[in-house]
Amino acid sequence: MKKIRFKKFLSLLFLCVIVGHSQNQTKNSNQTLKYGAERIGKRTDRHMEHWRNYGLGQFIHWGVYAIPGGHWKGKYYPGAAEWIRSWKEMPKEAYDELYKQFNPKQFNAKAWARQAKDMGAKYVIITTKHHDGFCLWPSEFTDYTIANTPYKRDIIKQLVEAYDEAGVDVYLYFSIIDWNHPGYRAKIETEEDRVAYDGFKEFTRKQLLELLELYPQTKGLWFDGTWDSAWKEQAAYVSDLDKELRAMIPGLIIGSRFRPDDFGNRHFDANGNMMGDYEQGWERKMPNTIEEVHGNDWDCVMTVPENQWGYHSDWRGHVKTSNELIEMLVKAVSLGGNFVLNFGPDGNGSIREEETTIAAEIGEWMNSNATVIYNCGHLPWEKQDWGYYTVNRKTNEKYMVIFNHPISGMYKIQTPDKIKIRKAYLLENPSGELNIEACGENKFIVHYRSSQKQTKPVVIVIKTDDNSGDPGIRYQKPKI
Ligand code: FHN
Repeated sequence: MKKIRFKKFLSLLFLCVIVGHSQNQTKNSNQTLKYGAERIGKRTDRHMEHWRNYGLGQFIHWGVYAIPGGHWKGKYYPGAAEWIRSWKEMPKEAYDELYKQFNPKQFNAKAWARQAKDMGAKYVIITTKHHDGFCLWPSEFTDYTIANTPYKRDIIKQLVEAYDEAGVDVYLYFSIIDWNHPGYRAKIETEEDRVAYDGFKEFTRKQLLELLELYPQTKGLWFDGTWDSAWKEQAAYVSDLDKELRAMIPGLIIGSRFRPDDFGNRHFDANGNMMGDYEQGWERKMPNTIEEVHGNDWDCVMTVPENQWGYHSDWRGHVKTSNELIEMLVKAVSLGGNFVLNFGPDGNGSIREEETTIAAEIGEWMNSNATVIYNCGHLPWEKQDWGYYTVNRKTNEKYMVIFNHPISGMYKIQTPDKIKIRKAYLLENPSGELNIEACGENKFIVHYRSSQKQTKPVVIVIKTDDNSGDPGIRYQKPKI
């Protein structure tokens, strides 16, 4: 009995040492990694600078899942429409035949691009292939592509050309998960799996090179579906592929969802440093403080309904309003990120009415207020209840974007040391100066009362006595 207890104690001790060791490996330490972060801190080249200043982007999820639109044989699918193939009610064989009906007669790439531009989007992320493996371009390496649908024509080519012509930069979404490829595995358990997965890796590589070769206007790749253990074990292969892709298009931008590190960590390596050019972890959620983004570039991808990316004909639950989405956009910019709003066109190639209305409403606001979005970022001043500050990275001009109007008509500002507010006015009325009251050390009140009922966020421009273009305001790294 005693012997057994001692043995148990020894194995527990052993377990503690092992667990302790592996936890150290995944926490902030300074170990040498072969496949860790490529740099500490932000990329500072002009391509990334350009990305950083977009502010607003559009996401498009389109594929054969738009045909059932979240229903099969009259039954409502409660999940995200683009995942319907994984639903027990949907026979996989039936799903895999859907492409034979894909013939989006209403599809008009130029109209989509115009709508995105009018909304104020500076870039678009387009699904070239989602988890189902269906390719919207005529890939040479599989038959499961647009070329074999009744529609036949290359959709990615049309979109890339239309958006590029409209001056909206193109980024390609690519899912690593591919339910259609025979070599795809979520987990590698046997030698047979390993051989199959090696084939899948080569297929993935060829498709990615093919995409960049066919569409050299591409500014970046937006990866998804990299959470499987099979992929997380491929650090050396992904690192080589990452280099190969970047060599094809100078300045190519790739987020943190692509490379795993030596231990299979995603986004952040074992030393806690971000892998890739920006953090891609903000999906349908946003940071609340600058500390949460750790001084990194980041994007937030957002759906209009709660969780639908591809077309679902029956949106249930909360559907966001344009004011809510504008607030998210401003909040993202105020915390130094980009905001990307998703659209899920239907099986005919039409963008649904709700999304069209939202795009128009956001566009209307952007039309007169984009000054607070483009080229803007985080102003390290204490957050106030009336809304968010943004600051132009080039001119250092500062903005108060008001979402909540205090009944007192008094908008409080707390500036950092020695910064005084000299002037304040509405963006829409630069000649009408607002009254500023200094009340104590670095505390100011801007007095403002609107004569009309406010239905859209209002912008107040503030001029300070540090408007010399102080580079200290640019790229502030939080002290964490
Ligand atoms: O599973 C997908 C989902 O369908 C959608 O494409 C989103 C977009 O960010 N990404 C995945 C989950 O992270």
